[in-house]
Amino acid sequence: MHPVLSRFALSGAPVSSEPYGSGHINGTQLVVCDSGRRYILQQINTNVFREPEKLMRNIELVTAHLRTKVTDPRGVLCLVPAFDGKSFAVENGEYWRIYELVEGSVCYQSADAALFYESAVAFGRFQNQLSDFPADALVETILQFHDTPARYLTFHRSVSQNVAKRKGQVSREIDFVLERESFSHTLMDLQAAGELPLRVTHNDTKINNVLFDEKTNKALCVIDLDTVMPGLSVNDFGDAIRFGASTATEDERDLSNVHFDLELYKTYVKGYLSTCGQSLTKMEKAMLPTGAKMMTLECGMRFLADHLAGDVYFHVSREGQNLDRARTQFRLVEEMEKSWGQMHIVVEQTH
Ligand code: ADP
Ligand code: GN1
Ligand code: MG
Repeated sequence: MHPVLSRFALSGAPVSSEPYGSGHINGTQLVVCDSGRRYILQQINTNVFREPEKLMRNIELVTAHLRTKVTDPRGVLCLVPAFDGKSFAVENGEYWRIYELVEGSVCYQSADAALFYESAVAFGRFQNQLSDFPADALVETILQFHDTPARYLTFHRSVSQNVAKRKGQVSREIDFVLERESFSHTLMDLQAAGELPLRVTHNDTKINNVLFDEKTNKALCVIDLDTVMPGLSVNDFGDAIRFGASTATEDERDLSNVHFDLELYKTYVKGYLSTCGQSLTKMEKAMLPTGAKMMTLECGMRFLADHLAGDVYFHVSREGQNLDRARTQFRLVEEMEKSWGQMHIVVEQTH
């Protein structure tokens, strides 16, 4: 049993602690106590999150706010305090926290249309419940995370530095990114002009960051709050579409399998607007398709930049995986561009 467990106010004595779930960022353990109570112990990845104390402050503020809004207590993560009153404990320089396990819940790695709809309901509800929270009270846990023009600057650097000497093989992909540079300013410009509001955003709106009721498959709770920070609602929407409205996995090699699925997009729009439609502004709704294309382009560009840099950020399990990932994203962007009119009509016709 990890010694850090003795620092937290658990109900009962821990009897087991085992690796749990399949998250890629934090080390997660399931802890069982002799009282029968179960907990989630997590070591915060301080390579990714440089200021864990500020990150935990964000989570404390956001979960406290959500708790005032939920009817089912399983609808919000619950931090277990350490004996010193803090929401985390430091042991040998490592940062740890504990959540109560959400009982009767299940987490999925992939989704059919019904689960995808439910995840949209959950992320929409999350946005709605935090719409009256002052987003600027939160810190940016990763700086300029979705500042797409700033991502372009990094991209230009990766191309000119050409560290992994791969530039010659990817000139078509580089051109694809460069042709869309003026588009990359759209959302940041609207935000700067005060036309898009700063919101509390989740920044990792994938299906495996929602817990579902194991009996009804209804969405219960949004988890993985490390990247909760100020941002644009349309980017949270967009990241969910990028990942969930594709017919293939992110690193599919055969591009003929990769399509932007307009029906899945429609499903997500319906679920999302059913819970946050009334708190989004007209401009935010109008910019949902732009959020989808922006997040897909940005992610593709990040994968390509990492391929050029020698795979230093995104883990790879085979040569060329980041290039394959970039190509799937660019295929999705192309198909979104072809469906651009329909993507807007779907939003306009969803109430
Ligand atoms: P990562 O950042 O590594 O993805 P997560 O916070 O998403 O970490 O947690 C990893 C996994 O642990 C989740 O996918 C989920 O299966 C499980 N999990 C996390 N928190 C809870 C909780 N409070 N109750 C039940 N399961 C949880
Ligand atoms: C990273 O760790 P994971 O897979 O949840 C990345 C996201 C990307 C995603 C692409 C902190 O998320 O921004 O969209 O990979 N997270 C961070 O697979 O950079
Ligand atoms: Mg996760």
